[in-house]
Amino acid sequence: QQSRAQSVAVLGAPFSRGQKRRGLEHGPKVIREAGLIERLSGLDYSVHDFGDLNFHHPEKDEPYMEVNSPRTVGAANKALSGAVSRAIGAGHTLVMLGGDHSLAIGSVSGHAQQCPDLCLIWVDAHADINTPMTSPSGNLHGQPVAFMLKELQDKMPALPGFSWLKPFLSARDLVYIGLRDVDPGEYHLLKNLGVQYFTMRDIDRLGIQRVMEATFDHLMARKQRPIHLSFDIDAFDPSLAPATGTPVNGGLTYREGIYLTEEIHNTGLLSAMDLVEVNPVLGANPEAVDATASLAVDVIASSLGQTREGAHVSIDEIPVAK
Ligand code: B3U
Ligand code: MN
Ligand code: MN
Repeated sequence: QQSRAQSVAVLGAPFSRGQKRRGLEHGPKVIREAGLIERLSGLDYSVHDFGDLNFHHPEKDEPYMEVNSPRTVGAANKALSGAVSRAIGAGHTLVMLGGDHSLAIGSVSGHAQQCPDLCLIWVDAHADINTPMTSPSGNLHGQPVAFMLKELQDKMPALPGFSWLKPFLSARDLVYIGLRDVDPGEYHLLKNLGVQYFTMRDIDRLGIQRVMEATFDHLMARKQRPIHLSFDIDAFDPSLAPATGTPVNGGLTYREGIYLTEEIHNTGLLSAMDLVEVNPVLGANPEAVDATASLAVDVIASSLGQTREGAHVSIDEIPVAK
């Protein structure tokens, strides 16, 4: 029997300024409305819903070089980092609901404050490792990993809003799964830093089972350590997760995504996770939004121990015939 965390903290981060489209700030609301808290309570956790963070946006926030809203994104992530650190310090397994993926800066850094030896599994169509100099869009949701990596310290300009942050992660402590839309600058960085990554092509070749084995072999080679799972809903195929800002064809199937999260749960090492980039404004119709939000709930529940074989609820005995 897998050892099971006692309590889960759910923290909403209604924030969208890491990119240009509106709507991601409603992500936490639609994921909750799809039944998240009830599903987690059904897994025998004590669930602590910490509600949504209240972000204060600075009034003036001129782009810095090509980067949009640096002070707003920096301040939001500073607040998120503190909240995540406190929740994990209090003994909870943390679930952060986005919002856009720039929020991983705060989420992973807050987690690392409590667990300096954590490793990071980044499930995404995109690598999100652009630096402000390589970014084609100026959007900070395409750059969060660059802020984390120690190896990129001298490639990062001093962005206003980010003076609180020191890089805290080594490239060898990171694995990507699901990539299929990587910018030229990002490809160069991945190769240069020797980051372990599995593209959709790798999943085609190896199958998701061997990809997960290789992921854990890589991250846990020397010792077991806490896992941070940063899950971008656009890792899934757009037919399953249509309500997101940058869908890319050829993504994870439902079964690949659920197998991936089941395997993460089975390590017993998941300490925090992000579920980001659910944008209800971008769904073509209410059904598209519901499908995306309910997929997000499935991913979170599966990461936290919901199983397809039914082992997540224990009953004492078979009811006797009457
Ligand atoms: N790599 C591109 C596009 C992108 C990154 N993340 C998302 N889209 N969701 C960029 O803007 O950096
Ligand atoms: Mn992302
Ligand atoms: Mn993405």
